[in-house]
Amino acid sequence: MTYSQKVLEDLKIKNPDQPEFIQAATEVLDALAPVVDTDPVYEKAGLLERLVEPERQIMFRIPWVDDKGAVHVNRGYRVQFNSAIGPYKGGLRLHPSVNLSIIKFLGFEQIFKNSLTGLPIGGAKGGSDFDPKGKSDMEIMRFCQAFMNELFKYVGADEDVPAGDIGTGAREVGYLYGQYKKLTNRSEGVLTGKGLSFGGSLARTEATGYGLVYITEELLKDHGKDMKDARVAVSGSGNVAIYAIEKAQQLGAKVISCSDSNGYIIDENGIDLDLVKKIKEVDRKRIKEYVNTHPEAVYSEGSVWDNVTCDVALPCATQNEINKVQAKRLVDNGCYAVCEGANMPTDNEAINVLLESKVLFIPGKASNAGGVATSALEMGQNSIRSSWTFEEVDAKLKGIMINIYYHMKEACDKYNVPDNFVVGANIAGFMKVADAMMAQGIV
Ligand code: NDP
Ligand code: 2IT
Repeated sequence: MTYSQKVLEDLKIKNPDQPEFIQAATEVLDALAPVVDTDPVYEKAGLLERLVEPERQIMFRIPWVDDKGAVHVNRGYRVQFNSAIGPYKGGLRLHPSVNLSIIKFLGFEQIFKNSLTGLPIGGAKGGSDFDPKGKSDMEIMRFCQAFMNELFKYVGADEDVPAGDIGTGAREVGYLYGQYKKLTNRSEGVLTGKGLSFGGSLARTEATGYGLVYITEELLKDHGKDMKDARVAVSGSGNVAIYAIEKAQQLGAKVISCSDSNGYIIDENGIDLDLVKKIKEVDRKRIKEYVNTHPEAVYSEGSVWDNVTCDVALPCATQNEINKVQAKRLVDNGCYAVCEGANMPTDNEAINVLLESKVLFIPGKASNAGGVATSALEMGQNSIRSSWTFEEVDAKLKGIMINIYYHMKEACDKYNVPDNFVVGANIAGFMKVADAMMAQGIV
């Protein structure tokens, strides 16, 4: 057995109840084989064994009171995975499905993603099994305050800087920030995705979606294709999906779908983004409302990937949205590029189908890195007590995404796997973290 296989087998034995984490680790360790199995220096330093074990994981009780006076208890998590290249950094997910396996998979992915941005940020993730759907504003506030009542002990501008993710947007970050300040008396960049009036960065809201489209545009350009006039399918209708649709439309693509966890819209006239923003960002309603205004569009229950036909697919909802049958469908219907806006939306079997069929595929740790990259730019602006214009931040974001593309491509060329960006992204992200861990000794 090779070194990477041995570490993976041990990991499966140690974490039998963590399928999402094992799935993410399998993708990474398989991709790193050409590096770690050919140079004994990594095994000698126990590098992979250290890499797959979080530096610290914190689990805690979050008691809060609803509007009727009833007491609820949720479980809170923060997994501080790796700080070799900088302070822990990664979002907080609020969704009833949250458990340790999901937070560990997200934190593990974040290590390589954050490294790929070229900025000095380590990997972490956190969240809670709290369900924000249907809660009043005051309930959301009390929950966020209760979450921070414990989390504040472990975070800080130079220690660990959380941000948004599923279920955590500007509103939640605001409440979390207010409570951190109350508890610590510190005005510091402890969270990113903050409101613009208290240290937030322009373009952070748009960053993940815009960044996804910038790297997709570069990928297509590099392969003799164009976003303009491409037929693009998007899943999700949250932060990432909305701004991916916006940028794709600005570049002249025709975006024909979006979705939520109940169902999906296909609009052959092109998605009406103002309407999606109103339904999801303002009214906080379900995406099926879309057809009330656009009766010519079609709403169906289930997964968009069972039905949509496109040139370019941008899955922007959640993990494991695309399985091998759905991947095969996309291939058979002429899809030539899949770039992940969500974290791990394509399962490992589906990725293999895409790669074998020569569909261009960029994994989320590269293609959705624009969000955390812009978070790191927010940290930089907070540190120098200044702020940059939208255009400045957007230009930096675009530069970072294009750099990530060529950095991955360089790794693909070096290891002789042209266009295998799974291998390219993982190796490119890994090298800097590995160098830092080697230089810092066995810690
Ligand atoms: P939001 O909460 O804003 O939106 C999530 C969207 O995905 C909603 O439309 C939601 O539908 C849908 N969704 C969530 N869970 C499921 C599910 N189990 N099945 C089907 N649909 C689901 O989150 P974001 O847009 O911020 O995040 C989307 C993805 O992008 C996640 O994988 C996240 O980790 C990733 N990501 C986010 C970044 C960011 O900056 N926000 C950065 C990088 C990656 P519904 O309303 O019905 O729940
Ligand atoms: O998955 C992710 O990269 C995020 N949710 C964003 C993390 C961040 O710190 O901005």
